[in-house]
Amino acid sequence: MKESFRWYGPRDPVTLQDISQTGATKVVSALHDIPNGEVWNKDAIKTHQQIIRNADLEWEVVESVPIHEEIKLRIGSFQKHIDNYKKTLENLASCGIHTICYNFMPVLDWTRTHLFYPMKDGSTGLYYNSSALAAFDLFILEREGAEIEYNTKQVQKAENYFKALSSEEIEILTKSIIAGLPGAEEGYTLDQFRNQLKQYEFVSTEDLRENLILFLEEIIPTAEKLKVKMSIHPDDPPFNLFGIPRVVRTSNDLDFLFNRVPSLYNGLTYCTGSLGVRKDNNLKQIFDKFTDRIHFIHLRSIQREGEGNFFEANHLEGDVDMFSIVYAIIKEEQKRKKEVFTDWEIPMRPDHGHQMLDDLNKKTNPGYSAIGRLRGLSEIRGLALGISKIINK
Ligand code: DNO
Repeated sequence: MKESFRWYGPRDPVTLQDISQTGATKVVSALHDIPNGEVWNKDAIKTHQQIIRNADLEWEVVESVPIHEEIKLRIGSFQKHIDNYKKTLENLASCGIHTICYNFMPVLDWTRTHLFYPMKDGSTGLYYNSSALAAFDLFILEREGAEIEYNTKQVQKAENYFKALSSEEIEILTKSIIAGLPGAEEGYTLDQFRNQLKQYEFVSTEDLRENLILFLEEIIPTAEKLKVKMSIHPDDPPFNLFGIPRVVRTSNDLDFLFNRVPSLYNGLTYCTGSLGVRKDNNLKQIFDKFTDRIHFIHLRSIQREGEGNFFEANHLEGDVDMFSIVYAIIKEEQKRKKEVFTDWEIPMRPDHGHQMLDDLNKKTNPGYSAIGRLRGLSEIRGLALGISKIINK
């Protein structure tokens, strides 16, 4: 695996030198200052790339080139945004960057209800609690028609949850959900969020899926020509939120996308944490089924708590069987190597991590503090080394 680390750019409290000290050699990054839908010009790409090279690291993967909401809805200037997207791919490829991670989640990117949830060992982690989400939806956002999404028991739990919140806690919960997590590119006020959701009022799962296919049908031929590996990120969490559809949740969802647009440049970011939230997602089977098109990997674990609740576990704990996943990845890499792929190693980044040790006293990007991810990377590195030695014995 090409060990990589996400870097949010010059304002990231985790510096490139910090990243070097983790032992990672590759960087996963994006031009976060460019508004969604606009072209990333070559100069801006090169400047960012040079900053990374000056630290003796290489910008291996772009995460993400975000997709404008108008493309997801196929309204307004969607065609212009698609043309711009192609131009961005062309500019990235001309700078030697050929792996792009993106997602097709409507309105919100990844979503959690708690960003600093206390763990037993004194560290903090990310947490998703479905009663907290319902409490926000029903009693803070007061979304029209929200009741139909929840059964009586869920409404009751949400109400109890809401009633126990102080006004400060209401503010924190609201911010955690809609203010925009790192990398999400977009954050909203309550009113903005309501308006965004309204746009999806009449968009069904089939509509959204079709809009994704139409986008892929336009983009993938360009990607193929440029040898750019488009790698869609699964929805996080992998189920619908706020009554609007999500379409990259399960093995069947992926099957649909890859059957309709079969090019291997229509690829996958294999994220064990996002897919792993659903018990009906068999991670190993998903890996085996889509191996050829896995161009980028996020390794992290989650612990399911029932009712859709989950927290982010340490990388080798929780519900993800990291041993069997890393084993499968190493086997796949060996296969690629034998088949004489030049780029047989798959870029992987340790995803998320607990805020721990010294980082507890620092302002960090939730999920993206240095030490928690360093712990994850080190554990995965050791696991991978042990597996490789045994396989090669
Ligand atoms: C969260 C990340 C996501 C991811 C995007 C990919 O930690 O995994 O923000 O970058 O969804 O487009």
